[in-house]
Amino acid sequence: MVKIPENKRNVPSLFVCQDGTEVKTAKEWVDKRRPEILEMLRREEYGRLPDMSDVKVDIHVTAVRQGEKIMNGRAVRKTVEVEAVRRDRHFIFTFDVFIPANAEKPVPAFVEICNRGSMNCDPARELLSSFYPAETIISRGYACAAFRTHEVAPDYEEGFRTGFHRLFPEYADNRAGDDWGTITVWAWAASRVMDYFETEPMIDEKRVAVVGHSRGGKTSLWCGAQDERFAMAVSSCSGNSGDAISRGKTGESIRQILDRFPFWFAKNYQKYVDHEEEMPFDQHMLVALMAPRLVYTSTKSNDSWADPASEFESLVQADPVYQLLGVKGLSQWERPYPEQSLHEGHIGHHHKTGEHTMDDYDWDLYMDYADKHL
Ligand code: GTR
Repeated sequence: MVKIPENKRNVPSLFVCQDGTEVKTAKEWVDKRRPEILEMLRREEYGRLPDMSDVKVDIHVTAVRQGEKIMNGRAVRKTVEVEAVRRDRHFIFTFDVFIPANAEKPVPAFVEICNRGSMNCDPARELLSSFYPAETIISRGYACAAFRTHEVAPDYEEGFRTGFHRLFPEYADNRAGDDWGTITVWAWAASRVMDYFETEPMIDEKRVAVVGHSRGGKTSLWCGAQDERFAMAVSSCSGNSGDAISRGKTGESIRQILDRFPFWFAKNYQKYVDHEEEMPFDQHMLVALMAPRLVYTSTKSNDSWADPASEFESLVQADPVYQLLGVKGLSQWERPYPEQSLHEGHIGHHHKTGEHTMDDYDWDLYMDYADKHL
């Protein structure tokens, strides 16, 4: 028997299909309701990629380094270039992968969507930042890779002309309602890292987590929702249009996010400015699309813009899908107090006293959770 939590925010049901029928079995969820929700989020919120059939994507290793200079010999670093070509246009982004040098068999891995530039995910490891503690990740037996979102698609309004968008000049300043926003492109890039992992003998591609903070966290959830090769998605403080329920949310609203970052989303999303109650979806659906795979969110007590209560509510409301699929989801429906973590089920969470960021504390818990479940 699936237990349904109290629906205080009046979010749309996960189990009632668009034709009014009710999902009663795991098969109905997988075959019917899940694809319908995915399509709805694509059309109404994040936008869909253009037809990629004439885009040739080539992924190749451009350098392999090992030795004292690379994490004191503890890791192998591979630099990977993703080149996408369409007609006479091309675009490239790169990322670096670190793999424990002493690994004897394929290891699990983290992909970080780095929205804070090379200062915070320096491939040379001269600038160290707890936003991407690659040395610790390696010491715990995981591989890791980070790509810089700004190399993939710019994080400012520029009419969809540079980065990935360059490939599709016919869309510049000419996006239809359901065409892609930048978050969809960043998610596409994370999937290209996964493409590479599938070819890398020392990475176990069945045990890969995609991780992001804030706008990166919105992206990691959307990536995990679409690309079922990811066994786990981690969102730090992703708030509005990420892990937080929009109905009844405090802090950032859809109006405020679209005022500043309209290009992150499909134009259709504008319909819901000040009309959250009319949305046929809410963010618990984004979380539920991960089921039965692992999803982990973390929040900070002082991050009122993201709204920790609304962030936790999406996990509670997503829990019934995990139950339906026969796995333990969230270990409790009461909000945890700061410094408490919920690591029992396939929906993991921790809450921490502090500000809007992702740091060593969070990473240690992501890895504790991955040690247990991934
Ligand atoms: C804020 C934005 C949030 C969040 C944040 C971030 O300005 O309003 O939704 O994405 O940026 O990425 O740090």
